[in-house]
Amino acid sequence: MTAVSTELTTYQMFINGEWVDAASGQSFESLNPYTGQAWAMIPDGQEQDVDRAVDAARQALDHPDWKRMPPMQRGHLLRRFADLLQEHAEHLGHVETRDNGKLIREMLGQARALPSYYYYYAGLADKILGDTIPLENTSVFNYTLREPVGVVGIITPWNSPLLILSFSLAAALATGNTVVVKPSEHTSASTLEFAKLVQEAGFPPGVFNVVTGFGKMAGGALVRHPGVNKIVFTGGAETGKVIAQLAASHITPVLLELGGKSPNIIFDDATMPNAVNGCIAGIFAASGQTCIAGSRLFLHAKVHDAFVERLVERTKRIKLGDPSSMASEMGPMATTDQLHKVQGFVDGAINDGAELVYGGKRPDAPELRQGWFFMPTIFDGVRNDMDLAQEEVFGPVLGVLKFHDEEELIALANQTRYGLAAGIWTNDIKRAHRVARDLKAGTVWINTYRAVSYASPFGGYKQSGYGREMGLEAIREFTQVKSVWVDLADTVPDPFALR
Ligand code: TXE
Repeated sequence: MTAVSTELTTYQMFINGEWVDAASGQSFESLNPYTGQAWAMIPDGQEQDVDRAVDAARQALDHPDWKRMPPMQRGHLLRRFADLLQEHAEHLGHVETRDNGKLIREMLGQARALPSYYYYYAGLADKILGDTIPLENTSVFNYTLREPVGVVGIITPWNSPLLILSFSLAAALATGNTVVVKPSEHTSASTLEFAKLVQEAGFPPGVFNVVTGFGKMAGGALVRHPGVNKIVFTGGAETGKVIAQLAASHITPVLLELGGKSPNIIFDDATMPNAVNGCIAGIFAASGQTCIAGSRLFLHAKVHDAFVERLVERTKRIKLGDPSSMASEMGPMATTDQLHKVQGFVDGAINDGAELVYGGKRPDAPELRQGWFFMPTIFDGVRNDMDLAQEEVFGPVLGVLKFHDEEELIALANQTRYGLAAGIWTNDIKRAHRVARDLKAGTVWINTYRAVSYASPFGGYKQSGYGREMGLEAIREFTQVKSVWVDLADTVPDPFALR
């Protein structure tokens, strides 16, 4: 543990409406990926802190201030919060860039998009409806109630901390749950800045809590806690498996949003400049550190050579640099672990016989040496059985595969344990919908890539996870259904009398 330095920004956790240190008094450093230097101190929350936060969330759940708050009032609160997010978007974007090294253009864009998530669910807060159900026995009136699931634990990753948090938080609050968030140990600061706005908006204490700390300690304690009624986890597939197992000990339901190995598919009739842009955005935006990265590029044999040439030409011009500069087009990796992981996959692909056509190493430029940069990298001649085509790299590494017809393409594209997203580039409308139907993925983009919205459900097929965030689907995720039976008859018959 490092002693708290006065030069660093020192944060506290947010529990039960109060700012507190970790019970242990310990804290850890948050590093800036561009400088490699510490810039903030974060409380090292552990089991005791998680207990406090979950207790606070449970009490808030049953407190009339939240439990009996009219749904329209919940909507007003969410709207007030969204207004504050709008006001502070710039600040939140800068904090995220400092912590995860992603471009300020992207983090500002994300921060400015956050309010929409809360406005959208604010409007839904008083439209969470049950059903009336006609039964065979007409003297019975049967209806359903949609009630909050309870205390929701949300564990977020470092790549887009506040956006990914908002994918589930807005719906969880609109439906009347209370929440404990455990942000990634690499990027906790923005969630704590965000909590200041939750407080300012006037949510009752305990409705929203943040416990910072490491995955196994703070995260594990949250998942194992018997007072938590649902876990939402976004992160790596291997951690997701551990979380599902831990949660099973209390039959706690889990929503898992895990990794991907998404195919980006270019047919020979695609509009090439658009497809090149979609391919670049799909893999090199965020330095490839997105779950929806289009990391497997499937090129129709007829356009393969020309496409690779255009792709390499544009990739060479990608401007690596300080992520807080609007001129930079690609920033560093968010963590040194990530940097080593990327290098490991590149070395493995070369050993497996893939053809390195661009990048493959850290950049030589002296001004980039301090940061955790890796060059945008393209491999051609990739086979689907190589690690590069099967494992999530989570970095700026693209594998190119060739196909000859639709049937072969579908088989190859689906030959992965993941199923988060896919892109299709073609001008043939029938083919576009045919392929979209046959791909095993939770999101399919046609002639676009990397688009998400609060209004559209998002989640994975296969080992990319289960459950859906956003859109109306999320209302189902964060409510449980109660079926209420009312016998309207004046008399209850003798159970032993023959009828
Ligand atoms: O993720 P982890 P890491 C993938 C990507 C990346 C790999 C590892 O391939 O290279 O995961 O990244 C918390 N109990 N993605 O190690 O471990 C942890 O503290 C409870 C895909 O950063 O999944 C953090 O808050 N919680 C991805 C969160 O889980 C635990 C985004 C994510 O950490 C825990 C990020 C435990 N036992 C990485 N162990 C995506 N889908 O977008 C860790 N955590």
